[in-house]
Amino acid sequence: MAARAQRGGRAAAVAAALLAGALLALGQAAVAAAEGAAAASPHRRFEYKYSFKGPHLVQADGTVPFWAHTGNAIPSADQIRITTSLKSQRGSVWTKNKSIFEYWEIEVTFRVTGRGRIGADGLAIWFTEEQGLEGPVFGAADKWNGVGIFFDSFDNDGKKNNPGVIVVGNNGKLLYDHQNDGSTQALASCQRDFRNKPYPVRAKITYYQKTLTVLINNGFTPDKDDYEFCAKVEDMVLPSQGYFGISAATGGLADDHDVLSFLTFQLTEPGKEVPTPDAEIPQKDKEKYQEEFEHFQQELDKKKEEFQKEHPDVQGQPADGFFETVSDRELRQIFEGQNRIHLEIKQLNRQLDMILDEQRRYVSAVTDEIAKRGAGVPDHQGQISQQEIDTVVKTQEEVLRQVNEMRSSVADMLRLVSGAQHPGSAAGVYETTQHFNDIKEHLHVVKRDIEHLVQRNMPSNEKSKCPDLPPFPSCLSTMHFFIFVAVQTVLFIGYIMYRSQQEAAAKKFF
Ligand SMILES: [Ca+2]
Ligand SMILES: [Ca+2]
Repeated sequence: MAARAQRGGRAAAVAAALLAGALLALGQAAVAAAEGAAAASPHRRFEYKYSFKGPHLVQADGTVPFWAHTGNAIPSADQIRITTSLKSQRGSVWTKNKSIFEYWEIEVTFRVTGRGRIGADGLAIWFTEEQGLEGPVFGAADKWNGVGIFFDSFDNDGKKNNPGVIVVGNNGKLLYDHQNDGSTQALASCQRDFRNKPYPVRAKITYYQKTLTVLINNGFTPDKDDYEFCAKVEDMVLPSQGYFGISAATGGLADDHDVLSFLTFQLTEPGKEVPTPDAEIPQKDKEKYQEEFEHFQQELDKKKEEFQKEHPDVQGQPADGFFETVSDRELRQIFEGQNRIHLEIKQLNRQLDMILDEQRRYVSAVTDEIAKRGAGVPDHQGQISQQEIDTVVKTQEEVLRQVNEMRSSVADMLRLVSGAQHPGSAAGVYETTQHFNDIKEHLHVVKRDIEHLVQRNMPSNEKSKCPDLPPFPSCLSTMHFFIFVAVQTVLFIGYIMYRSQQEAAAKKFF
């Protein structure tokens, strides 16, 4: 029964937790909607020349369109492996062109995986004036001008704060303090374990109105928009033009550092005109880019056709999946939020059903037990009688004994109570009686002692009698004795009278 109650309690706790979860989901949906609304404020444009994403990431010649890769980086169809999990590897990928956006947002999806409990060294996302193609800072050049967001796996300074994320700004003169994990140079940081997660880790880095914000999805959910706040740097001045890049390095310990996508968006403040890139790019470059774009487009179309031939069942165009309008996104977020709420409520319902079921089972079990006991008496009378009667008799005896004890104690109580009520009379009588009894007893003792003495002295009879009077002298008879006494008395009285007369006569002279 206790176990049942405990289970019931646990179920109730689970239900409460689920309710809390549902409310949380509701809150998150609201927050997501609010974020969507906030993100709608600047104009946001996807910049394909500063982005990469599978599934047809690498071209036939092994390069990634619009991106340059260096070191140990290996591009493949669906990701770029910046370093493999081998010792002392360095690799990086950089945009081929300088961006000219005043403000921007990048969404990077990556995985850091390794068999060790600790990995190294980490991964860095860059926006710098020059490409840092080769160097010691997570596989990229030191003394950069711009900003680096470092996902530092290895705890060089032993402060137990890694894996962590730090934002380090540099004007092109600072040497990175690798031994202290850049702790003195960090503009902002947060502690996040981004290694070996079930889903790819997502980082959303926004530079808007001189504020750099880093949001992270820690790879626990596949939800693209489930970001947590990590770090914020205000009044940050970055070069007006720069390269986006991502780099990684391994040391004595090694992780695979894989980048699945790097999406760049240009942000324009509301009211400001969206700059037309065509006007700012030289004609020659423009033609080249156009050619590159067409080539890429053709490749893409070809791949799409191939894909559709290979998978005739699949409808639609998978490559268009990540283009969506703001309203579409909001609708989707609301829909997903509602879906989650629906799921949570369903789960709650299930839990409640379980609790009810358990209660019903419990009640029926109790009823059965009672019924069984009621019906059991006539069926097993012969078996039960002896045992039960014995038990009953014993119990009754026990009860009687208890009652007697109680009665005696009650009597004592009563006496005490009455004694307390009439302290003078009752106690006095009691004491007096006691006293008399004592006296009586003492008398008895005295009597016994006397008898004992008498019995002991029985043999010597003579001693107990008074001694014999000595024989009167023959010269004096009893008569003579009395006469003598009478004469003496008369004489004495005469003398007394004479003396009193003498004293009275003497008083007359004074
Ligand atoms: Ca480190
Ligand atoms: Ca550290």
